[in-house]
Parts: sequence; C-alpha cells; structure tokens
Amino acid sequence: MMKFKSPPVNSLSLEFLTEFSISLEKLENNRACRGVIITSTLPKIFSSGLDITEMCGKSVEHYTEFWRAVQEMWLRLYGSNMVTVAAVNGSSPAGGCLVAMSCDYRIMAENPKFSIGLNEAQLGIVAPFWFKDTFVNVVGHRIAERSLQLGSLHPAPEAHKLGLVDELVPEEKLMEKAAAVMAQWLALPDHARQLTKTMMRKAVLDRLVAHREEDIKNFVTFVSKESIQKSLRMYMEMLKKRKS
Ligand code: CO8
Repeated sequence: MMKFKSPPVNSLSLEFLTEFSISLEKLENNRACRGVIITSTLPKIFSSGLDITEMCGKSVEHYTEFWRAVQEMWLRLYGSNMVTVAAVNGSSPAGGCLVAMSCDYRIMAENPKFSIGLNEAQLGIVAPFWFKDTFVNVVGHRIAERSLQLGSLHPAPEAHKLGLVDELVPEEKLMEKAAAVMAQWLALPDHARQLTKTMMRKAVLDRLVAHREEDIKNFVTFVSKESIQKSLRMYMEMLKKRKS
C-alpha cells in the first residue's frame, strides 16, 4: 500500500515525483512485493496533478529536471511488473488521472463531487503524447479524443460509464474492495501476467523511451513561452479566487 500524503492537494512536485519513483523502484526490486495499492491520505483528493508552481517562472534547467522526473514516474508505474491498483478516494485531475490510468485497475469512491480526467486543455496547455496514449489505452480513441479536446473532468459516475475507472464503490468500502481486487490479480502466476502486461503496454512505453529527450525539449520550449506562462498564472489565480 502506498499512500500519497502531501497536503494540501498531493500535487506532483519535483520532490514528490522523485520520492514516488524511488519508492516504486524499491518495491519493484523487492521480490516479496508483488503488488501495490495506491491511494491518498487526504480526504477528497487523490492527487491534483502536476504541481503548477513547478511550471511557473522557473529556469530551463528546472523545467528539464522536473519533466524528466514526470517521465521517470510514468515509465516506472506504467511499466511496473507489480500488480498496481488505484484506490481513487478523491478528485484526480490531469497528472493525478495519469497516475490512476497507469495502474492495472482503478476503483473510485462513488461520490459525484470527485472527478477525474485530463483537463490540460482547460489550462491552455496540451497533454503530452504519452498522457494521450495512456488515455487511449484505457478508454479508446473516440472517448479520448472528445474528452481531451474539451479538457473534461468527469464526475465519478460518468468516469465509470466511460470506462475511465473500472468500478465505483461507497467510499468506506474502497480499501476493502481494493484488497479484494489485489487478491484476485495475485491469484494468477506472476510470469504470465507480467508478460501479458508488457505485451499490452510495450509499444506506448517504447515510444516515450525513444523520444525522451525530444519530449523534454518540447515541454521546456512550450512551458517557457510567455503565453503559456500567462495561462498558467491565470489558472492559478482562478483557483485562488474560486476559494474566496
Ligand atoms: N499545483 C499547484 N498548486 C495547486 C494545484 C496544482 N496542481 N492544485 C491546487 N493547488 C493549490 C491551490 O492553488 C491552493 O493554494 P492556496 O491554498 O495557496 O490558495 C491549494 O492548492 C488548495 O487548493 P484548492 O483550494 O483549490 O483545494 P480544493 O480542495 O478546493 O480543490 C482540487 C482541490 C480539485 C484539486 C483543485 O485544487 C484543482 O482543481 N486544482 C487544479 C488541478 C489541475 O488542474 N491540475 C492540472 C495540473 S497540470 C498537469 O497535471 C499535467 C500537465 C501536463 C504538461 C503539459 C505541457 C505544458
């Protein structure tokens, strides 16, 4: 069990991502560990996605390091040999949705106030191709195309209907259900399951590995643009205003 605990919203900062990747690596190398359930200790929020402050007003070196850490986390999680189950106990926009989608199975608390999706378009930014690939692999091309263009955040019941999450359960049953799903997946021999997982995911993983440096360059160029910086600043202001 891995529990995100980075108040107030479990945003994926450079530090968070680095720690997350190291934890995954340790579990991966531990032969006694065959599966991991990922959830959040925060009420109402699974993860608010990439930490927007890491993408605002920083140096090229910082953006480069940050983006490499985002890639590293995804390569480890999406490519993990372990059984990975996301117990999504709150909202999960953008990078949070990526984390959930990178698992083998997603269970979400059935609260319609919790939403999940790749809302990048709403921030005036574009989800990278491997976010899109992961999304397509979960929900199919048509749903991904529409949802990505609109930057939709789907309330839990809708996310379930679209197949973005596999199952909805009352919040108090979430962990029990996650444990049951884990037991079901672990009942199979690891080897066959792992090879099957690799077969399903390898093309998408290889694509990022082959274009990793180019993808970093694209991100850095994109995020360094004044127009993008302005969009991100406005979005952060909107978040703050909404609060008051
Ligand atoms: N990064 C940094 N800070 C954040 C983030 C974030 N992703 N999300 C929230 N915060 C901050 C808020 O600004 C607020 O700060 P403060 O207390 O100083 O005002 C604090 O966290 C608490 O937030 P809220 O008051 O909004 O808390 P709520 O419980 O009301 O709502 C939500 C929680 C639903 C998570 C809400 O905060 C929200 O919607 N956040 C935005 C989520 C989002 O849109 N994330 C997208 C990030 S972009 C991404 O992940 C992929 C980018 C791909 C890169 C593309 C190339 C450029």
